[in-house]
Amino acid sequence: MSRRNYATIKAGKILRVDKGKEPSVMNMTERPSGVFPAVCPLDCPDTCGLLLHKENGKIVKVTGNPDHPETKGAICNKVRNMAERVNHPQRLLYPLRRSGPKGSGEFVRISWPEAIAEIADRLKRLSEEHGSESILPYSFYGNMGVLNAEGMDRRFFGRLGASKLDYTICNSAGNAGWKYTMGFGGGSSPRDTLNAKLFIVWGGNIVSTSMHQAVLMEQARKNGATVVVIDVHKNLTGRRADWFIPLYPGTDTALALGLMHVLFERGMTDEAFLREHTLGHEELREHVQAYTPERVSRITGVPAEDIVRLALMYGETSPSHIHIGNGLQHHDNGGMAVRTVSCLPALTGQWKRGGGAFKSNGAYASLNDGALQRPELRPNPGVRTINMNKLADALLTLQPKVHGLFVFGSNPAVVAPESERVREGLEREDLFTVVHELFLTDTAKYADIVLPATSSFENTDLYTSYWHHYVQLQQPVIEPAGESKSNFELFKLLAQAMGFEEEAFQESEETVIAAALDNPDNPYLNGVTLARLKEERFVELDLAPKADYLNRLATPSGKIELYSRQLEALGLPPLPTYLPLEEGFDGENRAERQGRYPLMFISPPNHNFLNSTFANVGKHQSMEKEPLLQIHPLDAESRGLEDGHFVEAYNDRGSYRLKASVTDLMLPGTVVSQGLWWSGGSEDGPRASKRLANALTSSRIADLGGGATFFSTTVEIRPADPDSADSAS
Ligand SMILES: Nc1nc2c(c(=O)[nH]1)N[C@H]1C(S)=C(S)[C@@H](COP(=O)(O)OP(=O)(O)OC[C@H]3O[C@@H](n4cnc5c(=O)[nH]c(N)nc54)[C@H](O)[C@@H]3O)O[C@H]1N2
Ligand SMILES: Nc1nc2c(c(=O)[nH]1)N[C@H]1C(S)=C(S)[C@@H](COP(=O)(O)OP(=O)(O)OC[C@H]3O[C@@H](n4cnc5c(=O)[nH]c(N)nc54)[C@H](O)[C@@H]3O)O[C@H]1N2
Ligand code: SF4
Ligand SMILES: [Mo]
Repeated sequence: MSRRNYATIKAGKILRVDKGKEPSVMNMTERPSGVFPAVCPLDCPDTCGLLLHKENGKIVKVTGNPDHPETKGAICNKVRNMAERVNHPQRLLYPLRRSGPKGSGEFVRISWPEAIAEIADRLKRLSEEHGSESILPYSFYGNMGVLNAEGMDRRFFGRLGASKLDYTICNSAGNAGWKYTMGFGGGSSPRDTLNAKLFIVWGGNIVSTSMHQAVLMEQARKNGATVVVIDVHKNLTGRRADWFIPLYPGTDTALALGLMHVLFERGMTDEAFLREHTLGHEELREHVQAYTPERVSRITGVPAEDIVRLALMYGETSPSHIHIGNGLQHHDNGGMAVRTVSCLPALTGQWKRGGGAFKSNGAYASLNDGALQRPELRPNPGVRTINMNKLADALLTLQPKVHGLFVFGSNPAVVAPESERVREGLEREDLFTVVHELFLTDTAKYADIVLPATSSFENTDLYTSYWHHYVQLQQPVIEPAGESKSNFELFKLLAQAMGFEEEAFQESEETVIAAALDNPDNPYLNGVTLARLKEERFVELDLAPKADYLNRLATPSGKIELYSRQLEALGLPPLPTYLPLEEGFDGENRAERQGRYPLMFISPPNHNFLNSTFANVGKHQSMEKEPLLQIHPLDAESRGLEDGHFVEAYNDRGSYRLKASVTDLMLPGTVVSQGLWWSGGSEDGPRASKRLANALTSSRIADLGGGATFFSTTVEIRPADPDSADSAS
């Protein structure tokens, strides 16, 4: 293992170098200055190794750790500027109690003992009066650390008997689609993708969202690969493609079926592979006859000759790699879209030719969830589960009512669909809301009690990646800001106040990490231990079992299921089948479906925010400038709009004011606005205005996995008064 030197620096000057020796755990917080190893905590596949440059107890700079075997010292711009966020003057430092109306942001400082006593008292009373299921924890992966994102909180809310949350906002439709097909939730390893001669990015923007995969894509291109990007929008990745293929939103299933049609028809399939490793190839061969290039072209907007050309390219090129992004699955038919695309490598036998596909590699590192979350603590295992995409309904219409909401690691007033109704729910006077946060986010403004959270650099935690195969340990580098506490610590404190006496609430971070790593069901975790993490910092999973990948597919048949009896049993099409969006249109049904809202509204991540994180930090705001609506020249012209005009995108759910950017990066009929802006939280950025993409999006549930349908949204656009953008509330 390579060891670098960790230097003690002051005012940019190196004072001392500890040769080949990392500072010990205790040392890192105690030593006021130096360069210390860390892990990027953000919800990003790359899980970079970082170096924190510390002076006088403060982080002054964040760089990449060159020793990380996969991320190799390169990090994104967002995190290079992370020090500004960690040291931000608006970091929450003390517990707060609401003193004004919900949403007003008026609070008074209280002490931790007061806050904990009040929360424990309210939770007890709610449990007595309405039952413990009236309490809903709402969280996501603002910090990917296992202990803080899905450890002590799960123990606490389980023991309390609260309603369960279904964590569906991100990739659950696509992951389900992949799993019905492949069984196991992992695909090609990063380094496998280097050998690809055809590299397809399908519904992903890896230049912005997984930069190290984009680096590997460039290396593959240098080795002779052709890069194809299939997207509804020529994003930064599409702009780097050798061939960019734009299509109508929600039509990917049809495109993939069209490719299959050509592959079967031209005899370009690997019949031996299909016989040995798949279920249902004869049914599929028959089924895809209906998806002729001409018909698929009408649906997708992709010219028939391009469909044939792409199919021939895919049929002739080995190895090939398909990177399946999150974009195509944030749709009504998103599970099926990912399922269909994930069938393609099997048709040409890629899994035996060094190629394949990637959706998520999370399963290679799956931990011992039982030991981590201790589900046996729950007195009511049959309690209801609430889909997090349905937060608006959960707060407004669900019976029995939700009376207590506990939010941490997420900013639902901004990120959840139907944000106008989410906010209406958060305004309910009879709802007791606690928000544990680093900032007074839009969500925190609705809380009765706000609790300050540490940043991940102040904690001990375990990090796995859903892309590469290295496990990492974070140990505290700086002291907690103000009186902030980690999620882990918070839920231990609350457990004590509630009188939960189980040892599960006494355990240290290290005990829980060791237990989580000990997963007899996951051979890839063999030999990954806490002791090695402390010693080596980046511990690679045991990849020996991967040689046997095709025999480890956990589908009912043990094969790649082109035909799925599981889906059939659910009343869904057992073969990959194109179903049009519930809200939206394709090229074929356009005329009858384009009603009052004739534009498809797509709101994917931008380059410099991480979901809504960083949207309140001046540097990140200025890099993104302001919310833009990309609109095709034909759509702009027919509405009398010009580049730079203020516009309002609207539908029955709400409206979003932003500036028009007239561009032909999409097909006509699609408009795009990148980035989850929010109303403020910062005085150092552009003037605060109501900037909520999710005011427009629907909380319908996707076909599989309970997934979100953010991008199956239709709108109309009208000119807006430039001044009213700032006064909107
Ligand atoms: N800079 C940055 N990086 C991030 C994030 C961030 O916010 N900012 N978020 C992180 C998280 S939580 C996630 S889940 C990942 C997501 O990252 P990706 O997997 O890259 O997915 P998205 O960026 O959501 O969407 C990718 C593309 O899908 C396109 N798209 C939308 N609808 C369709 C469709 O119907 N078909 C096709 N083919 N394309 C479509 C969008 O135009 C967009 O260009 O990124 C992570 N990394
Ligand atoms: N329109 C539209 N909406 C989307 C998406 C989209 O593409 N378009 N993407 C969706 C996707 S893929 C995702 S994953 C979700 C993401 O939604 P969220 O998971 O809510 O992500 P963030 O907006 O980054 O909010 C995370 C919050 O956690 C806080 N936080 C960070 N670390 C900690 C900690 O250790 N403790 C506590 N208590 N808090 C912490 C941060 O300060 C931040 O406010 O958004 C979804 N929403
Ligand atoms: S956000 Fe992603 S690319 Fe940026 S430092 Fe973190 S893990 Fe690396
Ligand atoms: Mo996500």
